[in-house]
Amino acid sequence: MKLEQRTGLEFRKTSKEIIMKTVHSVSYDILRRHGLTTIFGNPGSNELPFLKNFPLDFKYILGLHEGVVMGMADGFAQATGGPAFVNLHSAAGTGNAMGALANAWNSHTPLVVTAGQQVRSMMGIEPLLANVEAANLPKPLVKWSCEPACAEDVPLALTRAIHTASAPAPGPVYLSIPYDDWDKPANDTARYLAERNVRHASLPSAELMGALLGKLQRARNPVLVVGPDVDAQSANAAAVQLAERLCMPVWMSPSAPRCSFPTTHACFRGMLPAGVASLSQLLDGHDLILVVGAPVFRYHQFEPGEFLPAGAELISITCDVLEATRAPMGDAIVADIALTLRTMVDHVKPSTRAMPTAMPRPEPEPEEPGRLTPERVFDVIDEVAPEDAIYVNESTSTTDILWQRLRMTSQGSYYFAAAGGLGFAMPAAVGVQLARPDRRVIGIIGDGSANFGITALWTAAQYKIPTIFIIMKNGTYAALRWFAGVLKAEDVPGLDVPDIDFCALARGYGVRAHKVQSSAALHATLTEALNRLEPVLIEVETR
Ligand code: TZD
Ligand code: CA
Repeated sequence: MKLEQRTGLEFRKTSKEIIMKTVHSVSYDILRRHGLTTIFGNPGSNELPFLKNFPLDFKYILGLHEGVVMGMADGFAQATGGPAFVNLHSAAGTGNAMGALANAWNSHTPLVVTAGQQVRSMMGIEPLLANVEAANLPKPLVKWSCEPACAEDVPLALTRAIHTASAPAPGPVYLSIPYDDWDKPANDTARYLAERNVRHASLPSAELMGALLGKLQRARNPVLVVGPDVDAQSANAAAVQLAERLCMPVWMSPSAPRCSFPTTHACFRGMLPAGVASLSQLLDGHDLILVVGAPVFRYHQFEPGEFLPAGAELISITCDVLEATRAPMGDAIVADIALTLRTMVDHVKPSTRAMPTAMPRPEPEPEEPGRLTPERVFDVIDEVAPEDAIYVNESTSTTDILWQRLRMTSQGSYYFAAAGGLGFAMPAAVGVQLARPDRRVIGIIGDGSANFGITALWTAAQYKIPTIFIIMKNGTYAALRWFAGVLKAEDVPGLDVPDIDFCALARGYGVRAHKVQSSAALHATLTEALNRLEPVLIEVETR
């Protein structure tokens, strides 16, 4: 029994020593083969048979609410660049995770989400914990969802789920698995599954590439807009080289959930606004807009206007056919982002245009009596944090200030809720830190948002994941106050969140906590937190 546990194999031996594998052992082999040895979950009775004989080379990360489970897995998968595995409890657990699933869907996060189902012979009478129409429940926020027709199909469905989640454009998938399937014998043919690879290599044809490069070279004043899907190791470096060869200014796509260009680079201009009119106004004067790895565009506030500045042509390169087809303007090329960017760099002729000059850094915000301004908080964070710090942002009214004041130079330095669903940053900051023990993760989270994922503190404490949580405490939903102004609806109820003691909450979950009221105190406390290898929460009173 011990040995079986250690190797992760369970087999029954007959007198002839024929090894019969179960659905359980074959499935764990498949997960192991794909590196999916970290399981994010919150278990119930339907899931216990899957977790039985849990192999010692696997790690189970318990989240205390399914929104947190999914948020941790989302951060983990985005930071590793590969799929992550989630195990939820039937319909109720899935329902609790749906908000986080919306974020994962929008950020192209490859997640293999599984949920336990009642035993097959009882499903028809809908007992407690039956997941009725399970495969429909997570739609339309999954690329594929399935409840295998029989136990023998579970390993096949699992490999299909992993390959589908990872295929461009990546995204979440969902599997509902009746709990009496795990002990059933696996088909002998399941032995092929763990060895399968599904590879992707889609590059524009030579003609298409030639036409695109020709346009870029002939353009009088081209501009590059990079989106979250450029944030893969090699794509990031290639985007920098392309901008340099063509002397193009570079903007981040609006509402971008990841940072895919060094914000200190001379070509970098900032993040585009999320309104139709103001976005095209900012790009006015450019005759060619090249968008890479982003939807065209992820607008937010309703701001009628022209989609494009006068005389401009737009071409986007995306890995997502849905992004390509729903864009309201411009042409799109569906291709592998990194491969395409690298090929462009290899073939583009350096431009004779003048290099853009670096944007001036904003003046340091002076210290004033009273509560700290967000500008001051970001100045201190930027001063104290290591150059390769990773920021997970859910301070909704200060995102523009963050982009102006935090220098982000390494790939994978920034994460944000891709569908705007709050409850992302607390757990994602834990998941990202788990994936990247070599870098420090700093969550910058509003006093409203923090409550949606507050139990992530417990997981950070229990698993000794040294995330630093900075809570921006202004006592209100400031972003909604701003929006209420835009919509002329200032008199609405429900916009303030006074009297929350985040230090007490953190200590209750086992996390060290400090309250700071001056930039000197923030400087000292953050410096000390960075010197510790444990999670720390810092509550900052802000305006
Ligand atoms: N619920 C969920 C799940 N997602 C949301 N985005 C909202 C509600 C609505 N919402 C926003 O879009 S921003 C915001 C809310 C409630 C305020 C967040 O407040 P905060 O940050 O304290 O975290 P600021 O800086 O004070 O806005
Ligand atoms: Ca707030």
